[in-house]
Amino acid sequence: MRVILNPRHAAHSPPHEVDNGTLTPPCDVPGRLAAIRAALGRRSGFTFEDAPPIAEGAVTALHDPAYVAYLREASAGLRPGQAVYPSVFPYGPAPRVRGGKALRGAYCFDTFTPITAGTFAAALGGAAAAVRAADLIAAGERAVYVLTRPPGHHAERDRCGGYSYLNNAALAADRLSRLGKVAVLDLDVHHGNGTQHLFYDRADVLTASIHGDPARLFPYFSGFDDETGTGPGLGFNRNFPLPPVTDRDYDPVLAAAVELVGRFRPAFLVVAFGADAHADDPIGGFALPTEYFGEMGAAVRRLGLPTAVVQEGGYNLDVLGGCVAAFLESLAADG
Ligand code: Q9C
Ligand code: ZN
Repeated sequence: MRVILNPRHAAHSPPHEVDNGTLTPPCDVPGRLAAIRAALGRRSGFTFEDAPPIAEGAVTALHDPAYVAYLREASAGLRPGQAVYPSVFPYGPAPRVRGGKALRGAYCFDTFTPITAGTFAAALGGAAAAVRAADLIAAGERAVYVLTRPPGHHAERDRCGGYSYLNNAALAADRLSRLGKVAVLDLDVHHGNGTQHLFYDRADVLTASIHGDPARLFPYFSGFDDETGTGPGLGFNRNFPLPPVTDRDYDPVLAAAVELVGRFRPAFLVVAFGADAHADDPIGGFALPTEYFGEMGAAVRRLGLPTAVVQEGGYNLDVLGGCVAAFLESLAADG
């Protein structure tokens, strides 16, 4: 399987996150990518290539150009080691955005997702990897893996959050949607709010996400099962919120989500893949064993669809690579 790397990922290495008023160590660290790269390198069947660069115009079809410009300019204004966080978020009946502090809150929905000097370069490199994967799938590859960070599935049209700045999986899906219907299956333990948001009114892209119940897990405000789309997109978004479960209770839900994808009859599939539903993940709370990620890969393989897999979360460096390898090896298996 071809693995498309984000060559700029390490430019984004936030010094910390802010949680409940406290500086905490960052979860999305460069070592995540290195751990996955090493695990795949120990196995046969994976080839690695850097994504060729893309122009900013490749992401402004989906993301708000003013938001993308904000990310670029905010990054450009920082020295190494600096990070900017929002302190005030939009409020009132007609919030207006005039100055820097308003921009920070208008374009970001949490305090976990700082902008640093290298953030824009890293995010654009991830988008480039997703675009490259989509083009390879469109050209006839059966399965391609996008190995990138920062993640993307929480990024909405004009807002970063949840460690995500540009929505890599959505960019791949949107690109493929020019050629046929696309399904996005989100297996990260957190709801893919950004992807849902970007396609909420579209019938040509089905979005399905299995995740921790937002009543108790990030991103808290979305991912409930009554969010099903709007306008022409009504019925083309499906959420499967779960309490913290083991593989036994996850499995029937995975089967239901996969069946939903199959019934949609897409030409292409994009998997937003996270390993943070693993039992040992520090923030997910779920209880899946490493081997079960192989079952997930097998379930996706049985759909028989050309598939781009895009890396999202997964924060235990000791198990992350094994989960990714198990998923991809099953996805690529014969038969
Ligand atoms: N300090 C993804 O998995 N919660 N994003 C942080 C711990 C934010 C997860 C709380 C979780 C964001 C792509
Ligand atoms: Zn996650």
